[in-house]
Amino acid sequence: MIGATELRARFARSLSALYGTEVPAYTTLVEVSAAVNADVLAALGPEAERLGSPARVTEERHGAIRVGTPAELAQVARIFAACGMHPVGFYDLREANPPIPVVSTAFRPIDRAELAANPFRVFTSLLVADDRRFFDAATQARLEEFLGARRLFPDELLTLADRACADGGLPPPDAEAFLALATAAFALSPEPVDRAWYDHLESISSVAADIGGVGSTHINHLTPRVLDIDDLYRRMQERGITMIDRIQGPPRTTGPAVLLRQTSFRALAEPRTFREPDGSMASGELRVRFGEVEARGVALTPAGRARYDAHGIDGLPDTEQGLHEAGLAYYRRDADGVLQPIVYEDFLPKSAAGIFASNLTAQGTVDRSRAATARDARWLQEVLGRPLHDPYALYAAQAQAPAPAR
Ligand code: OOG
Ligand code: NI
Repeated sequence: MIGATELRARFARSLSALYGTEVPAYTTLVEVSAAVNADVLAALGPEAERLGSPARVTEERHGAIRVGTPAELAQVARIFAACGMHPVGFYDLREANPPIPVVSTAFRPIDRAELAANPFRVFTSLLVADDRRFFDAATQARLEEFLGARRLFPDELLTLADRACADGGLPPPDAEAFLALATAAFALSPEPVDRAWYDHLESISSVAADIGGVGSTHINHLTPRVLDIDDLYRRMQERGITMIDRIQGPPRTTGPAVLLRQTSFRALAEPRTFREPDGSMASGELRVRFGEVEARGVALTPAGRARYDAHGIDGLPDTEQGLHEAGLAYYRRDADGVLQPIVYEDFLPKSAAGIFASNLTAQGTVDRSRAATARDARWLQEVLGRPLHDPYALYAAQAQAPAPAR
């Protein structure tokens, strides 16, 4: 049997191989990340491993996908569940600036051993097609018809996913089939794009066009983890890759790394076929996929996060002891009684919005006089048909778990 842990590691590797063939700059990013990580490990030794073993960090990736309907999201949840990836957290990007017409969650492993084995996570966004601030009634109806008619995931893939969950894994040939189908489901589709429909959606929101203007979903970035993101940023620019103008999240500090820092390079123009209004086919290009890299620090408690949100990093003590004693960040004690940071495994809505925004091709339009459609964690959990985990409860559990045997 190939269990969930192995399926997840192989799924991450297989998506990475796919994305490398589709977006060559991604391969450069992975190479530069590996070089930076090797240098940090050589310079700092065991200190560099406190936020994750070299094996974990080398393999670590997060991806992002976007789907159109609650039914599609529920199917995604079945596929990820087979890989031991569970929905964690609720993000409402409609409240971001500029607003994006999606709500999101992250599928990821939730316990310490699974995170250590392979922390692969996928930020997953769901279009809110009935939000009148973005879509008028006619556009909503057409979106729902278009999305309702497409099939993102073949039945065989969903059946294999359900079997893997029920049986605790799949025999090797079925595991191969599952991984091949799951990977293919997130490849960029060569299907022609309806130009007029895509342009209409893009005039409202590029993200809406990327979701509802095409017949399939695709991984839109795959992000390696790096131990020194400032160094990575410099090295990428030296290689001639234009990065967005800043690193998102907390600024560099001499104190403990907290939460998540991210930066990206802009979406690449990729050739696509378009169906023109007169029915003819034309070649063109779309910019929907980009490269991102991240550095992770300690997870903050709700109190720590409130301080960070109000005052930035200056609102936090600049030592681990200080963070721990004030109850602002999650630590556990190892067998020697030494504080060990619990890594932040989730996302930051502000950074996510920044990543979305830096890759938008058009400004979009929002009618702020209209009321928002209500969406919250409870609604999302209903759609998912399984528990939507609260990230803070998971960190607290990790902090209390007994130290692993050495
Ligand atoms: C997701 C953007 C969010 C991150 O790292 O914050 C994200 C998207 O563009 O679909 O991946
Ligand atoms: Ni990302």
